Amino acid sequence: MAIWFQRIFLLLLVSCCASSDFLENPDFEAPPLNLSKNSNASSNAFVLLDQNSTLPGWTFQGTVQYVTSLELPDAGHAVQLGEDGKINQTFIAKGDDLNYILTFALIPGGQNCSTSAGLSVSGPDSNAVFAYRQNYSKVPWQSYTHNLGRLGNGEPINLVLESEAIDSDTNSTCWPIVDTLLIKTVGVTVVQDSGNLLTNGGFESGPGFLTNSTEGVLIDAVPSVIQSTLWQWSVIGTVRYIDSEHFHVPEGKAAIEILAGTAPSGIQTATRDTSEGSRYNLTFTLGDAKDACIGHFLVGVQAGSASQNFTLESNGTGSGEKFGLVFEADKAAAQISFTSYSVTRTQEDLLCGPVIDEVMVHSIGGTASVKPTWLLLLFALLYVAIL
Ligand SMILES: *[C@@H]1O[C@H](CO)[C@@H](O)[C@H](O)[C@H]1NC(C)=O
Ligand SMILES: *[C@@H]1O[C@H](CO)[C@@H](O)[C@H](O)[C@H]1NC(C)=O
Ligand SMILES: *[C@@H]1O[C@H](CO)[C@@H](O)[C@H](O)[C@H]1NC(C)=O
Ligand SMILES: *[C@@H]1O[C@H](CO)[C@@H](O)[C@H](O)[C@H]1NC(C)=O
Ligand SMILES: *[C@@H]1O[C@H](CO)[C@@H](O)[C@H](O)[C@H]1NC(C)=O
Ligand SMILES: *[C@@H]1O[C@H](CO)[C@@H](O)[C@H](O)[C@H]1NC(C)=O
Ligand SMILES: *[C@@H]1O[C@H](CO)[C@@H](O)[C@H](O)[C@H]1NC(C)=O
Ligand SMILES: *[C@@H]1O[C@H](CO)[C@@H](O)[C@H](O)[C@H]1NC(C)=O
Ligand SMILES: *[C@@H]1O[C@H](CO)[C@@H](O)[C@H](O)[C@H]1NC(C)=O
Ligand SMILES: *[C@@H]1O[C@H](CO)[C@@H](O)[C@H](O)[C@H]1NC(C)=O
Ligand SMILES: *[C@@H]1O[C@H](CO)[C@@H](O)[C@H](O)[C@H]1NC(C)=O
Ligand SMILES: [Ca+2]
Repeated sequence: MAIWFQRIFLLLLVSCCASSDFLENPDFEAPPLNLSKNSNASSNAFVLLDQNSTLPGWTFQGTVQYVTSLELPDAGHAVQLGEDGKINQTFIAKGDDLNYILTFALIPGGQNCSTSAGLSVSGPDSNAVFAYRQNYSKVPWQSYTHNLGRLGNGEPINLVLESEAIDSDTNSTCWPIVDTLLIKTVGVTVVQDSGNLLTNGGFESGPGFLTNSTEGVLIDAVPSVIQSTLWQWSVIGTVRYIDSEHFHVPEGKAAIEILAGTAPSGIQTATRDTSEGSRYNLTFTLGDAKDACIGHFLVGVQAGSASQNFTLESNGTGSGEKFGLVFEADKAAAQISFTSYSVTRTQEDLLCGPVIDEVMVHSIGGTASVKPTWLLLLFALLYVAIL
């Protein structure tokens, strides 16, 4: 019993505070050494790295160029991965069983290209390919995220980024530029309102935000919660992870804005410990991100075998409304999903959509809810008592 409490308290510590930088030269501001004599990094926007050059912190192969531009997130330097271009860096996992979540900036390497090469990002046993998306951000770069995997203390993590060409005509291909990599660790979150049967229903556990980013982080479709960068949620289509510093967030520091393009987009999770046949109340906040997204939001909500559509008229100024849906659990892990059916765009033609936050599932007539702060305090007191 005592061990159980101690364990929970330690897990609480891990999930609340672990977040730091692991990479050397993550923003490429440390310039390459031994550039060839006829290249001039201060005056050229693109400098090809040859076999005599070294890039601090990184190993590179193939066509890799060092980029200097004011259009970058840090108004400094980045790297472009050209034909067969590849960079990698190894760092060591610190702490037990943490997920290593990468956020990075992707910049399109040119205009009017017939094809754009993708960017492949890999961890020890994970891989995903990213592509710059037209009409998803006001600035000429976007933040993306990838879960490098769950690793134990001391394990090496080799982060590999490489270009992925789709077309054989490499002359008219635009090659990806990457900058400002950030690694955040996310631990096993057991912080919960004892009455709420959902984990991370407030979306506080997700990818890190880049310092100079005003546009949130785009999360691409990820069918498995294990590979997701949004703790306990899978993603359909594309969603934007938004921060309270730059958007209207109903509760806490982060929320999800669903961006539906040609196909519906959304998020999905499952409840813990619901009992088949029992009735539950799903409550959530539906709002807008204060990003000038004007329109009619239509969000389909599914809980167990119940489904219902909810609407919100958004004037794009940062609203939020609470809704509820009563359902009967069909199994112990009842599916909960939010899908946006409406396509909304700002006047600048940027995709935008409904914000979801504060998702909770409570048993109807069940146990009284205990506030998480009380729970934390209780565990802290017990922990101290045990010692
Ligand atoms: C590099 O460019 C800077 C500024 O344009 C210039 O002052 C410098 O002489 C150049 N160096 C070489 C080696 O060309
Ligand atoms: C690398 O350095 C060696 C020795 O200085 C030189 O002979 C060679 O041409 C350089 N290679 C390139 C690609 O600049
Ligand atoms: C790179 O530069 C350093 C110091 O200037 C020198 O010691 C080293 O030999 C150079 N390496 C190559 C491959 O030219
Ligand atoms: C943010 O941008 C400013 C200039 O726009 C730059 O000087 C600064 O280094 C950037 N910070 C980071 C962490 O990228
Ligand atoms: C890059 O990966 C190779 C193995 O593929 C490894 O030998 C090398 O040390 C890595 N580079 C860095 C900087 O970690
Ligand atoms: C791309 O195309 C537009 C319109 O066709 C043109 O104005 C612009 O100069 C082109 N940009 C480049 C880099 O070729
Ligand atoms: C992106 O927006 C521009 C206008 O800003 C529009 O011409 C273009 O068709 C849009 N592209 C997509 C893929 O929606
Ligand atoms: C690519 O460009 C080079 C030089 O500009 C040219 O020699 C080559 O034929 C072009 N390749 C294709 C497939 O267009
Ligand atoms: C579900 O929760 C909402 C919000 O707390 C509340 O207004 C509603 O009465 C609840 N429904 C039931 C059946 O308990
Ligand atoms: C919700 O709306 C979508 C799109 O109009 C529709 O396909 C779906 O059947 C509706 N669901 C319910 C439960 O009304
Ligand atoms: C936008 O909506 C909010 C809440 O629905 C309302 O208070 C506000 O007056 C509206 N603003 C405009 C400009 O319509
Ligand atoms: Ca939140």
